[in-house]
Amino acid sequence: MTGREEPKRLDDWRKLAEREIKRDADTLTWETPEGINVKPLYTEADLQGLPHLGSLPGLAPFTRGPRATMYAGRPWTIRQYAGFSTAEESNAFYRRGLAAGQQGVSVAFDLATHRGYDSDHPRVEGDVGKAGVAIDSVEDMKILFDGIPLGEVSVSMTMNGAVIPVLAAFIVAGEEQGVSGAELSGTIQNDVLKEFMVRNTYIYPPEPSMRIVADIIAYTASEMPRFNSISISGYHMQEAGATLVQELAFTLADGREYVRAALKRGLDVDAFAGRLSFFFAIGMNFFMEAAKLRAARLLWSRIMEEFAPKKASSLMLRTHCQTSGVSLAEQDPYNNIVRTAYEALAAVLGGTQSLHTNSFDEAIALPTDFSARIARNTQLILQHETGVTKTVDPLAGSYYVESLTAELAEKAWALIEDVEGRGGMTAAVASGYPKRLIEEAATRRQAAVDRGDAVIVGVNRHRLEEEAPIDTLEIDNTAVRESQIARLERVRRQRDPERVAQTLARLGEVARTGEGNLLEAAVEAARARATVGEISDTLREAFGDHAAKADVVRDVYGVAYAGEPEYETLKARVAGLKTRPQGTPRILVAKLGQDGHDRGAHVIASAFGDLGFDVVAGPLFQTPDEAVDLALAEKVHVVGVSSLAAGHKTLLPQLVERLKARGADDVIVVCGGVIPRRDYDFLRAAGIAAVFGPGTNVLDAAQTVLDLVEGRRRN
Ligand code: 2CP
Repeated sequence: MTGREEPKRLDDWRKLAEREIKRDADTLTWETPEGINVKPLYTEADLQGLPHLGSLPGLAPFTRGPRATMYAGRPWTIRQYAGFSTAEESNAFYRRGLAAGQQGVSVAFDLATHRGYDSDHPRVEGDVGKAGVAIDSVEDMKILFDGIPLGEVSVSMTMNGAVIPVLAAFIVAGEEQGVSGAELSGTIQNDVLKEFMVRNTYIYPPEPSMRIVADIIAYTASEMPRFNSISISGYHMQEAGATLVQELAFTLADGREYVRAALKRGLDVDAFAGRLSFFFAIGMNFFMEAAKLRAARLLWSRIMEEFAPKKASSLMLRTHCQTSGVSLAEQDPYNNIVRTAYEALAAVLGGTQSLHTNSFDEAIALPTDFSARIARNTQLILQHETGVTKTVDPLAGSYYVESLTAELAEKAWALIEDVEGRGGMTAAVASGYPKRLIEEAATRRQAAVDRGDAVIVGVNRHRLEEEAPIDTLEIDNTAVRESQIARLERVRRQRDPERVAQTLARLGEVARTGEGNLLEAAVEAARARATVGEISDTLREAFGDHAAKADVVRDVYGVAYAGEPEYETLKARVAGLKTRPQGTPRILVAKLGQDGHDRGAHVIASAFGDLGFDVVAGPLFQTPDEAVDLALAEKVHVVGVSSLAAGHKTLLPQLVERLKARGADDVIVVCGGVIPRRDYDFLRAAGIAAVFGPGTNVLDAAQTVLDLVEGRRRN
C-alpha cells in the first residue's frame, strides 16, 4: 500500500471495522493514563513526518540503541537486585546467583544504612537487615564481596542518602581486595532529586545533597573511570504511580540538572557525561514501555546537545531496567511470573543495557532461592532460547511503536520544558510540583483498579475463591541486629580512635567550607574504620537533616467515583457520624521506622479525605512513640499504619503497647501494605484491628474502618 492510496483504503477499513463491531470504530481508541490515544490500527500514514525515523544504532541520537550491534554483539547484563540480613548471608546469595548465570551484582541495603544510621541506633530497631543488607563499616563491605572479584564483576549499589560513606566503604573494600579505584566497575544510584519526589531515603536538604552528587561525579571522573557515577532513576516514579510520560520527563529533567551541577563544579562535560547512567521501570503497557526507552535515548541526546560535548558517547543514554514491582499482586502470585516475563521482554525490545526481573513473591516478601531462580531464568531463557538477541531494535519501523515513540517524546518534552519554565528540576521538586502530579496519577490509577476499569487478573477479575499459601522468606531481624552490633563493637574496639577523630574532623571541614571533595575525605575516614553512622552524622552536623512536608492531594479519588452508589453510601455514612457523639471519624495515616514508601499512605489519605474522614497525614520516619504523641495530640479515632519495608512485626506491637501505656487503648490501630498472610494472626493477637494486604480495594478498607469506628465490628 502506498501513502497516496491510503485515505481511500483506510475508509474501506473503517467501514469493514464498523460492520464487525456494529459501532463507531473510534470507540476502539484507548486513552492511556499518559493521555495518548492508542488507535486500533496504525498504518504507513502514521509514519509520515515523524522526525526521528532513519537513525542507526550506535550513532546519535541513539534511538535504536547505544551500541551498533546491541545484543547481537553482547547481550544485556542480567543484574538481579538483592540483599538482606547480614553481609555473610547476602554474600552467599550473590555467589549462588553468579554461579547460576547472573552476570552482575546489585546490592540492596537495609533502610538503616540508607538513612545513615548504624545498626545500634534506636531509631532503626525495626529496619536492620530487613529490606536489604545491613552495612555499618568497611568490615561489612569486605564480607559482602568476599570471593567476588571486584575487578571483574561489576557492582551496582542502590544508595542515595548515605551515598558518601557507602561508596567510600566500597572503594576501601576494593583496595583491600587488591583492586584499585581505577579498576572498579559498577554503578552507584546517587540520584537524590527523585528521593525528594518519591523514594524518600534522603538525609540532608536539597542543596548539600546536590553538592554530594556533584562531588561523586567529580571523584569518579578522575579516580574511577570505569564506574558509572549515577543512575538517574525513573523507576521509583512509576512505582509511586507516575505515568510513563511523567517518568520519562522527570527523569531526563533530573539528568539535565545533574549535568548542570557537575558543570558548575568546573568539570568538562566530556569528562563525566559518558558515565551518567539511567534506570527505568518497565510496567505492563508492553509496546509503550519499549517505545519509552527509545524515546528516552532520543530526548537525552537532544538535551545533551545543549552542553556541546565533543564526544558522541556524551550524548548516549545507557540504562538499567527493572520490571515493575507495583504491577505484581499478592493474589494468585504465580501470575507474577507471567507479568514479569512480559515486562522483561518489553525492556529488551526497548534496548536496555542491564535488567532486573522481579521474583513472583516480591509483593509479599523478599525472594526465596526458588523465586529468585525463576526470576533469573526468565532472563536466561530470553537470552538463550528466544532469539531476541539476534537482531538490533526489532520493533523499528513498526507503525505503532514508531508512533508511540514520537508521541511519548513529544509529550515528555512538553513536560520537560514545563519544568524548565519553573526554574529546573531542583526548583520544581522544592515546590512539590512533580510529586503532586505523580500523586494525582497514582490516585487516579487506584480508583481505576478499585472500579475494575483497569483489570488485574486474580485481583479484580477472576479472583480465586481460596488462595494457596506460598513459602516466603522471613528475616529474624533481632538476630541480625545483635550480630551487627557485635561487629560494630569489635570495629570500634580495634581501630585507632585518634585517626578516626582526625579523618572525621577533616570531613566535617570539607563539608562546612565547601573546599575539597566529600568522597575523597570520606574514603580516608572509611580507611580509618569510621562507621556509616559516624560519617553520616559528621555530614548531618554540617548540612542538617531534611524533613519533608506531608501534602495530600484531594478530589481525585472521589471525582473518579462520584455518583457510584457504593461510594456515595459510604460517604453518607461518614457524613452521618458528624452529628453523632464521636463526630467525624479522624484517622492518622502513619509511617513508622525508616520505610519511605509513601504511595500507599498518600492514596489512602487522599481517598479517605474525599470520603469525608478527617485525615492527619503523619510525617515519615516516626518512632512508635512519636506516632502515639501525634495521635493523642490530634485526638484521632484510628491510626492506620502503612508498612512496606517489613518492619511491621516489630513496630506495630510497640505502637499498640505505647497507646495502652498512655491510656489510649480505645484508639483503633489498623495496618496495610506489604504484609505476608502468615503475619496476620500475629498482628491481630498484638491488637491490630484489621490488616489490609496488597491489592485491597480502598473502599473495602474504608468500610471496615468505618465499621470499627461505629462499633459494628469488634477489634
Ligand atoms: C556493551 N558492551 C559492548 C556491547 N554492549 N561491547 C561490544 N559490543 C556490544 N554490543 C560493553 C560496554 O561498552 C561496557 O564496557 C560493557 O560491555 C558492559 O556493558 P554495559 O552496557 O555498560 O552494561 P553494564 O556494565 O551492565 O552497565 C549498565 C548500566 C549501569 C546501565 C550502564 O549503570 C548499570 O549496571 N546499572 C545498574 C543499576 C542497578 O542495578 N540498579 C539497581 C536498582 P565499558 O564499561 O568498558 O564501556 S535497584 C532498584 C530498587 C527498586 C531501588 O532503587 O530501590
